[in-house]
Amino acid sequence: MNLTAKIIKAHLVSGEMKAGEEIAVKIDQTLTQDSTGTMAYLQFEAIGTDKVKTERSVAYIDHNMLQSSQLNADDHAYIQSVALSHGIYVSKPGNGICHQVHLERFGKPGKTLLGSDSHTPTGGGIGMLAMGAGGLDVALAMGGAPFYLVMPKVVNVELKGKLRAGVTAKDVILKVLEMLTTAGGVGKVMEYTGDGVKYLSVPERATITNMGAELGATTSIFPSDENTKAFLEAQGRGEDYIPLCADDDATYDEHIVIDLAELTPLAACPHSPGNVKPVSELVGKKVDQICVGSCTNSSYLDLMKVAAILKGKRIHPEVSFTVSPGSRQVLTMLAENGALADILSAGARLLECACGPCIGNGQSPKQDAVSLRTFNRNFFNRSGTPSADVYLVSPETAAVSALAGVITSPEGIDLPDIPMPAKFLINDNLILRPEDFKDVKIVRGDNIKPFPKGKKLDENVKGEVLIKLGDDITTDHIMPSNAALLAYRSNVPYLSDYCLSNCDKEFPVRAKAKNGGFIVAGANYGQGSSREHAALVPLYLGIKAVVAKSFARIHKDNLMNNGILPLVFADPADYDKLEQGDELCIYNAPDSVKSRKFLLTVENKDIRIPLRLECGERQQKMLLCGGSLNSIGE
Ligand code: MIC
Ligand code: SF4
Repeated sequence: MNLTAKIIKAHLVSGEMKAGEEIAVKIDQTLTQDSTGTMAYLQFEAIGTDKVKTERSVAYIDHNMLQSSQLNADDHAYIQSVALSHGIYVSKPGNGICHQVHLERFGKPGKTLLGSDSHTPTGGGIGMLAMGAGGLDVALAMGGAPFYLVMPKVVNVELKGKLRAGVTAKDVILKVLEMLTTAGGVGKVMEYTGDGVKYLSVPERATITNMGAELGATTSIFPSDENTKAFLEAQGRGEDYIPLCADDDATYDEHIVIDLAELTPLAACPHSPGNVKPVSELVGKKVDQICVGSCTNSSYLDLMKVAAILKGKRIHPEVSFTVSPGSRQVLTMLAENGALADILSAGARLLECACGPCIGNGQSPKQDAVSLRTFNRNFFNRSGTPSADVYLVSPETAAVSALAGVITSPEGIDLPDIPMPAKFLINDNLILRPEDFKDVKIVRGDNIKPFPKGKKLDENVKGEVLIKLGDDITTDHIMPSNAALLAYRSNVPYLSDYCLSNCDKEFPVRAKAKNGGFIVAGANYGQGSSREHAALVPLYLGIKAVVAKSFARIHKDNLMNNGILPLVFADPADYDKLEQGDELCIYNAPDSVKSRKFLLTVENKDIRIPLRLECGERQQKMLLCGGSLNSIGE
């Protein structure tokens, strides 16, 4: 058996472990973060569970940190109080980015983790089966329900040899993205094996599993070995270690081999993490901004390398250079060993231990800027500056480029040996344990608005094509997130005025005027973030179905959980037959849901287009009654 199958088998609640079949797995741990968390906890309250049923659930506050009015603070107070009163740990603002902190303080090899954030697979770096999901699925898991997913195919990514100087874990995952593209992982788990694995530390492995999200993969996982043991012991959690790996004769659905020694520094060019080019082809391009941080590359080792490159030097005067450490643990250790002084003396701007610029929460670059970021997503306008070109690179590439002011390759760089610390600095002062709090009153500020609920599926589903979109539409297109909008993550009516505004500013007005309708899209619709708002807001606008060539996993689940039909063209060429303004009708929609076969009538053209619904029985029931919450107890 491969490692993925072993963990699934140990957690299997129902279904057959055959790729493509729906299975349900028991969830041991959950995490939420604040930008998806407010909704998740409102949904959790609606389910009506007293105390979480998981082994460990943690509510992180790391995304919406700019408190420029009471709004974010209202959300923080709600999350803290609702979590503590339901037996959930809280990681307070300033403690760090959920994925980094979870790896440091809570993650355990062999356990399942479900998080309301698409980068939850970071936990795969420590041998967890860690998956991202919409808030509602995480709320259900906190209530003790299993998580339903399609049994993935398992891809063996065999790593051979050792990385050369200046080539990093980031370049490994960029290589995988170059090979497979941003939809190449849909329905798959990427399982890393091979003799190259032993040269990668847990934080390096976590960089790779983190950005596996950009492949659309269900998750990514590394074995739990001596490096995992050393990491856990250094975190004072040696007792959480168990060794785990695939059997020697394990089988896989697919197999790819990467020779680490052959890799060179890579960059993902605008505007997709899949648009990968060698750094050598970009060398000399003038850079305006460089940001080091995010859950992909903000570990102690990452920042120590940056510090070593910057030590005693000056950041190019025309570059704005920011650093956001992944956690308070990382920041405190850098402060204590002097590396922080090296970074600051070189001219860096120090930001909070939080997502910050990665989610467009500050540091939007100037008009037409070139911005180099160690992050994982460079979708159009995610930085908050539509004309900016964002490149995703390793911390080493970022640091050498910061000194030169132009894109520079770190290949062959001579860095001092930076070992993993034998002991990390452990201080959990910003983690609140529910057992220490009694009779917590849930605080609901004015910004906390109820969330929309789907309704029973109509006999005939009618409406116009409100918009026709191309391939690879991200949830950042569907529900943009930036400093101005993040504060409204618990206010769906407010957000609805910005739905799909990155594609067509008139869309929300049109959707409201027409009382909802249909969205038509190309392939890989809904890639990227797990934000359920990309389903809740369309639901609020009356969207009844999305007709696309294909869907990304988490978004498709979010649509179904909220009673919106995700329909795929039986023949993708039929996409060309639909236009904005076409009048559509699905007659006898409940029967179509039951048979999973649809005939879409285009009334104004008098044509019929066959569509398919690709889902399991449980989701059929859910769609009939208008979503997951309505189907509880059915
Ligand atoms: C992201 O990286 O896009 C986010 C912000 O972390 C999202 C969650 C969100 O939209 O709030 C994610 O990855 O799921
Ligand atoms: Fe935060 Fe960026 Fe990571 Fe999302 S990808 S969790 S916004 S740091």
